[in-house]
Amino acid sequence: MADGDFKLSNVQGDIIVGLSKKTEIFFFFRVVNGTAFRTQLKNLVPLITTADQATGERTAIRAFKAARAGGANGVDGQTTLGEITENAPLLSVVGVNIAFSQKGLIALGIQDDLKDPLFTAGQRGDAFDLADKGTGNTKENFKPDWDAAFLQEQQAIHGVVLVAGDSFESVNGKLEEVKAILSAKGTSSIAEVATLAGDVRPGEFKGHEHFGFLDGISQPALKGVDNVGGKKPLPGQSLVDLGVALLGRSGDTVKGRASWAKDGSFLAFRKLPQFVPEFDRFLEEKSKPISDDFDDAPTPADILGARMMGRWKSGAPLRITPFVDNPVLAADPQRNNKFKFNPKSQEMCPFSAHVRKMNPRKDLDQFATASIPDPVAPHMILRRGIPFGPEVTTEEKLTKSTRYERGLYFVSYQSNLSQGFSFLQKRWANEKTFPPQEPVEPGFDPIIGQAHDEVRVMTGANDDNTNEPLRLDRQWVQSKGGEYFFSPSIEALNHVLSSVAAP
Ligand code: N7H
Repeated sequence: MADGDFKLSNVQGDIIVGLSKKTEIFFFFRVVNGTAFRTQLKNLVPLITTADQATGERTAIRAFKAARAGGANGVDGQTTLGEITENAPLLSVVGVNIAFSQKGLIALGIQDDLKDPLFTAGQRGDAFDLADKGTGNTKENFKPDWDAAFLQEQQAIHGVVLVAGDSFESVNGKLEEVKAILSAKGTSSIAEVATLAGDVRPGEFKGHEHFGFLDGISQPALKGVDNVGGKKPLPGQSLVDLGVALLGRSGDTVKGRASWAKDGSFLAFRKLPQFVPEFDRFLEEKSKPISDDFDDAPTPADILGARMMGRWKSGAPLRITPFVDNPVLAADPQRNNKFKFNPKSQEMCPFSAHVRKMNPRKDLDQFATASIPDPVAPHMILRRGIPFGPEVTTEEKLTKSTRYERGLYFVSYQSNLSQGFSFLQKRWANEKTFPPQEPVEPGFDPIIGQAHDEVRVMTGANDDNTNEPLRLDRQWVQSKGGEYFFSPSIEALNHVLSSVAAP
């Protein structure tokens, strides 16, 4: 499949580049008047931020900061999460994207099968297999313990508008503009189902998620995007086919999709609350005391946390620096992702550590074939999440229990949900024998592995005895719902979704 006709201007910006975000609002809606919606969508499309524009905005932010720093070579203060740092608070940047659930496409009169059974069924239909917490022990009678917004059968979510930018004011202002377009001429074509808002964490924690770890370090690079025009992937960054992210492009192995689906991507949204005081308490209680007491030595809790994650809180990978943190290395994009695991050993990094489960670099080389030389590549996802909720309060620290909900609004893009998000969760994070054929059973991904809230165990946590199992008292990340969406190309928005015949 040739990708010569590919244009960044035809792809929504959150997919390939990532919208710049310090604040992001997810506006979940249902379509109440399909005919009016299609007309109004036509007027909304000019507001949709393309990947081309998102690239331009990042360049502008860099230039702005460089100018403020008084030189042309200012440091790019953005993490790959796309957050705008406090060094550049004055450049207002707001981006808008839109995506639709299967029920939403049907509400617009689109009958085409996008050939992704998980998208067709919706995330509610996948909750049992994802091993979310809930009641009922068969797929048929399972009711996940989700927030009401994601459970409503009669008031199902049809779509989501993502608005991201530099401040609440600018993002909320843009959302009001979107709503005004979708209720033009006195006809509101949509009804709100839920509005969620996330924020990058403040001050020194920016770019770190609520457990304290730096996020957004490792993302795949895309062929034809990140290796052209003088660009090349960072050391350690996987270069994958464009079709891993976009439908209808090289590497998208699903045949027979509607032609208008080309250059779109499936968006997996998950609301993932994190139990931070409880996580910290576990690390304190279960970490083994260390005899060396140097000033710069990590605490026992830091060591256990790093072994569960596979990186220190700074982002430095255990595979490179297993015994001490190295914040300088962590901050260097030329070095912080440049590593491969030693397939039969978990001395330096546990097999079950979150980053190893999610990207088992070299662990699967034995399964390489001529057609799939890198068995991890088809399962790569573009992660675009943002934290939500307040900082842990003093009271929560004291009582070591969560009072205010906080966590991650997880967003990933992929061309195939059963190869991307859903596969990673079910087949790798939740699968205690993955990576396979190791000398000792790896156990669950301690950060995101799920078992319907049943007991989970990992090995490798104790670096003195990596075969020793560690019982994970509870899940510290627990899904409260989500949905699978399709984020169409600009052409599809313009010429298919906004101009189909009335249902
Ligand atoms: Fe994970 N965390 O902040 O603790 N994740 N993640 N994730 N995650 C990663 O490499 C986290 C979740 C992946 O290429 C880092 O950017 C949290 C789900 C993948 O080496 C950190 C939650 C899924 C990678 C976290 C969460 C994934 C990755 C290291 C939930 C998919 C890249 C920083 C609340 C099913 C691995 C980095 C690579 C990395 C955290 C969820 C996938 C710190 C808190 C649900 C593919």
